[in-house]
Amino acid sequence: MNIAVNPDDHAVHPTIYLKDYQPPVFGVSTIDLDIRIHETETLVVSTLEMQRLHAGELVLLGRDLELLNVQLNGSDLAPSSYSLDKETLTILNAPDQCTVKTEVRIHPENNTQLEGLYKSGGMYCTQNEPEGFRKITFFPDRPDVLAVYTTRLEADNQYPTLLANGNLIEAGQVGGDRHYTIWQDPTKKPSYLFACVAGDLAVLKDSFTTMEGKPVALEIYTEEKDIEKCHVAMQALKDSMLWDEEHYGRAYDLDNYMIVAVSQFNMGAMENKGLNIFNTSCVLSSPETSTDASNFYVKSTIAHEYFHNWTGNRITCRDWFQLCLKEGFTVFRDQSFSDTLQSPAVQRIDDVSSLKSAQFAEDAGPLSHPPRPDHFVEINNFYTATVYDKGAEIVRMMATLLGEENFRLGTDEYFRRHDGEAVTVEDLIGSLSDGSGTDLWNFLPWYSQPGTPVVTGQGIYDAETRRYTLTLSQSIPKKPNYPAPQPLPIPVKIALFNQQTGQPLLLDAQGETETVLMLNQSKQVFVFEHISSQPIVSLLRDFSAPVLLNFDYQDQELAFLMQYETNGFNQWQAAQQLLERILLQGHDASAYLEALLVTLPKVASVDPLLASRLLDIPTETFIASRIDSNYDPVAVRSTRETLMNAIAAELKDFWSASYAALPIVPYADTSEAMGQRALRNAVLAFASRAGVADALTHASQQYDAAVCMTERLGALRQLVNYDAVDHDAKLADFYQRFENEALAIDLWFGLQASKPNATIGEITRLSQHPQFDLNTPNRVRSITGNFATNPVAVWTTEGAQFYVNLAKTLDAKNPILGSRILQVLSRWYTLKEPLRTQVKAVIDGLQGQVTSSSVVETLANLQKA
Ligand code: 0A1
Ligand code: ZN
Repeated sequence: MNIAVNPDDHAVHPTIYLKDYQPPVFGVSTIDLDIRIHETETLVVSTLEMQRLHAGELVLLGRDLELLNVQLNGSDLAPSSYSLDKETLTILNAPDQCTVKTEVRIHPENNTQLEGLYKSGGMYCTQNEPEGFRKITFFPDRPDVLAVYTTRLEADNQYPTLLANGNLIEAGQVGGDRHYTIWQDPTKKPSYLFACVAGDLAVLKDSFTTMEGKPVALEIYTEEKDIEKCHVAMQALKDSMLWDEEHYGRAYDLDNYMIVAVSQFNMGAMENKGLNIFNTSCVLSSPETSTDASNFYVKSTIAHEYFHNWTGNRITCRDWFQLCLKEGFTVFRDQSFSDTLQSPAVQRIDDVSSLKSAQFAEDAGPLSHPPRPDHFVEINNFYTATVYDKGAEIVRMMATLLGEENFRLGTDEYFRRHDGEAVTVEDLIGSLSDGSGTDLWNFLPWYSQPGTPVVTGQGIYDAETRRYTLTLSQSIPKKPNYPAPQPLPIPVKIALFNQQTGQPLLLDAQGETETVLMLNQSKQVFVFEHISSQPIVSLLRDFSAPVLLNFDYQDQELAFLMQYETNGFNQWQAAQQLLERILLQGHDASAYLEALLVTLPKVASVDPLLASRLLDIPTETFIASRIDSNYDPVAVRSTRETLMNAIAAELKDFWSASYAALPIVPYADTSEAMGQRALRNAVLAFASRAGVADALTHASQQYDAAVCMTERLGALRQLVNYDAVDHDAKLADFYQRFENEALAIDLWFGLQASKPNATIGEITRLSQHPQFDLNTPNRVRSITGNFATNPVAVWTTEGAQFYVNLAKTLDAKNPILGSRILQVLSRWYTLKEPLRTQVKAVIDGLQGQVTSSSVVETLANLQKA
């Protein structure tokens, strides 16, 4: 067994391997939980009906539990009949069928790690994925043990809302001060999907009738003051329920669907069966307090958690190595749903932007791992962009290859075969293959190989034979400790364009202008006949595979695609390719600027949302993710600033005209209105940069006249970034307006933390503000996440020390958060000297100072880079 050792404090965390998977020794048919919450302790009695499945000991997992009593088949067990250590309770010589009852004491009131049962604000709630349930009671806490749960919850009357999974079957008083509810969940589920809540909450109610005619009560619970901010989420829930019926034939199974908003939560949301628990940031939305981006995120997160009911809950994972089975498929499903909320081209642009900036970067550094890892120390460290987003890309590639109808046959087969089971990635591929009649087994290596493949291409046109020959090859980076990579199936969607007319060419007799080439060998040649003149090829349309593309385009050809591509995504992609050449390879910007000058006004007049994305300039952190050595953050900033200034100057007239043409209008939650607001803010940013007369006055007016947060924040950002005379006054005004709106105050922190010229002194001052709170992950991330967009300040000894100090503080308080914060420093080794050595010394200073498996594993990975 490999061991991750922190030699200084002897914290030892074993490595767990996929190859060592063993099925459970005992199953649990039913579990009865009795949870009695008191201000200074909570008592949990659990009764498990257990059945032997294989030879071995009866081992229950538990962490930080005070064991008060243990019974086997109704009799107290003497200490000689069981053994107890830090993580396990072993019942010695257990019979094949038995009832195991335990009573434990826990302390949710002191639980700052936000795993298991904990107190958030004034309420109690749970987070059990992946391994939180063992912090509530002793249990075989692994996803392949599925049981039927009955939960009795008891608390003081000051917590009138007592919720658990399933149906409410009883409620009543216990004496004068306390009360209880009993919930029964008819479906078998793994322990990570158990949830309960105790609080004083308001509820928004609605209903949905499934395609099977079953009425479902929908309820969203939150603090009373936020209840009106739940309508967007409620509508999204109903839309998601309908969408899953229409697109996957999946209806909801229980009588009720509850969502509870909590303010202290490590992630976005959690799909507990019938009782989702959401970070407030992913459920509350109002035009005044939420940006369009967060409003959109609420809808897609609601959809994501709802879709988990089939892909995750009814069909769950056999073990945590299979996490991408539920997450990848569910992200693919929520992305497809989001296509209905905004133009599919922009949806794809946004998904690919985040894939490239987060997942490609992760895969290029020391935290690189396959979508299905084969080992881990701490599973909490594997809720990553690779598991989620690359996992989604793999499902997308298979869906692209199969086409809509056959993909549906494949997914129908998956649901038919595996409903009620805990399965593996192989089960998904097997079902999709058998259901569709297409063998997809060659996609399996996508799940087990790390690294981003590079597709290199070359096109040759022969005027005599009127033949266009496209040669594509693939190479996959070899990673330490992984076997030599083998070629992967890579669908490459393409179109060819006539250079003279700008029109797409017909590729077959049916009039198709697009085709999917399957690159599944190291190198392949594709020939197109009857091509009348040298075409321009547009590759990887819709980003048909998660690869880096290296085609020997002339800059002028990319500029052509910016103007003439009929696929909005590839129009954007051509611009990005050109920008990467300018920013990374020092190409001249003139081809890009000329193309932007003619393209932007045209696109702006028909699709402002797409136009706003055409103004995306790769961020400094993205550029850094493409530089593997000698990275100089100051030089990267200066190159990027030069380009931004050139764009600002070149389109100066457009900014003025366009800003004037985009007046503030009453708020609407439509793709078109979102596009206008996004474009207005982008234009305002460039106008401020270009020094357009009155740009900052317009910003100030926009701040005052704003009808929604997107407008107010967009204006405030320019006032702050350009140190406008009134920026302090406006910041103070913002604070005062939203003092009691935690999510808006997060924006206030975030805006200041992301200021390009923010100093570490300013960041430290922000983190000493009375409203900064280490117990609230949203607040911590508002600074750490936004400051991370400023590599010039992060990559200094003080900047790195800021992250290291926080990771050290959070190591005990909230290791999941601490580990994520440390990951900001993962590309230290790419820095130029002497920065590289200086930052490494800061990171090494953490050695021996941390003990949690999450932070220790991340630190070890960083150090071995
Ligand atoms: N399954 C959730 C993500 C999640 C994971 C871990 C958590 O706490 C440690 C919370 C949520 C999802 O994919 O939405
Ligand atoms: Zn998920």
